[in-house]
Amino acid sequence: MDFKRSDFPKDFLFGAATAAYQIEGHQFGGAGPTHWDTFAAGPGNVVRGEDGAVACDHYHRFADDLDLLKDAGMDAYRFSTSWARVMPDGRTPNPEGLDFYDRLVDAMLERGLKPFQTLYHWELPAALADKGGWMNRDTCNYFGDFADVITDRIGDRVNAIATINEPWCISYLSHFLGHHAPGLRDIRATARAMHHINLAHGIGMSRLRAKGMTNCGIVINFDHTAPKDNAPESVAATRTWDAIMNRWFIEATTRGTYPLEALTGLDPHMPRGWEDDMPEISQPIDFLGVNYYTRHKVTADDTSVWPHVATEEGPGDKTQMGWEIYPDGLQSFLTRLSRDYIGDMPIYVTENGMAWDDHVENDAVNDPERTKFISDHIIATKQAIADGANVKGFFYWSLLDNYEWAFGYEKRFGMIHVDFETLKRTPKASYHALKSAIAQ
Ligand code: IFM
Repeated sequence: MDFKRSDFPKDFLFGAATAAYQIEGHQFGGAGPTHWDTFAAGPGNVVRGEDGAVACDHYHRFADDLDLLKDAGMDAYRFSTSWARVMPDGRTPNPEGLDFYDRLVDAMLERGLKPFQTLYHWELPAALADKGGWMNRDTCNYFGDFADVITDRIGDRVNAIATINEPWCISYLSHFLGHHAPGLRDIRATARAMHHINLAHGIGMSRLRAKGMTNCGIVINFDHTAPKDNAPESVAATRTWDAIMNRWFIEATTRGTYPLEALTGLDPHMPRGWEDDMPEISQPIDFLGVNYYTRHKVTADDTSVWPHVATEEGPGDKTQMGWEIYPDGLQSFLTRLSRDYIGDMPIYVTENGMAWDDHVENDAVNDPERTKFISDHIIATKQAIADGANVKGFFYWSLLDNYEWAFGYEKRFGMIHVDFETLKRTPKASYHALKSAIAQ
């Protein structure tokens, strides 16, 4: 890697991230069915119909996984607490589930790893999906109850809590583009989900504050957008896409407003009285989590429905996902977010990583592409700090190869290879490279 720990401020944290449904194994420990189980069981939604029933079996193997994090010299671990494990029907606490997170957090602390918790990383209990999921305003209050229950159990030992992971994916990608559970293509559902997920964040923040919690925030994903050409239509389409992808959630949470370019299409479908929720949604947060992966080029698409936008990958090298590798986009977002929205508030790069078609040979995985990817994005982060962004940490996505949602187990993002037949873990060359960079 072309950086070392000493290039960063002393309190800068290096870590890796995961999410409950993607690694734990949801058939264990009394977890309830989630809308991802239902979605995966539908035809054509997920590659080979795979689900998170076993995943990496982290539920039983978390001690070994945390040893690997510690051995890499990491400072922190970003994990999520599954709502469906803690409350299998979305409403009733499951003692086994609470015990699991209790053990998990203690195991992090025993290894000197700072626990960075995310409350909701997409495993909506199926019982709540039955009631309309994120289209139903009640889900926001139920989420608040979940925040109460899990915080009562582990809140005394976590370093940071994010309410929601990637609200754009939970709402637009899942209710308008239909790629994720619940797989809808419905603008009314989308508008409601795009507002209710923000409201859930606001209610979650209120509940956390009522319990005296500090270091609370939200994790938002950002996608670098640029017009494909100089046509005024492409420039206008880029503004619309930027508003939907990049501005809707950060403006709601930091300013209490929605960008007009997105609201124009969504307003007729929004829940009435949404304006009254904006003060709760925009209450102060302590940090912003930034997930960044790629860039898209944008043109106008007059043949389609609103938002009349067509996106395509940029011209650079691609990952196994087909996503363009574009580290400058990370630097650009970190500085843009500081300049336009959050000033000096701490930012964490809560996710950044790449999938590659990795193979184990002689008990090793040679992944120079990933080593370069990580190095380039950490250097982009360093440049953003030099530009004045208050970036406090970088979490690689992901610690382990895992369940990549609609792509099943095919796409490998991990620093650690997982054989999904035997569940054997093999640290990849990028793991060793990151380990030696942060040891310096
Ligand atoms: O695997 C996902 C994660 O759950 C959320 N952020 C993007 C990752 C890669 O697609």
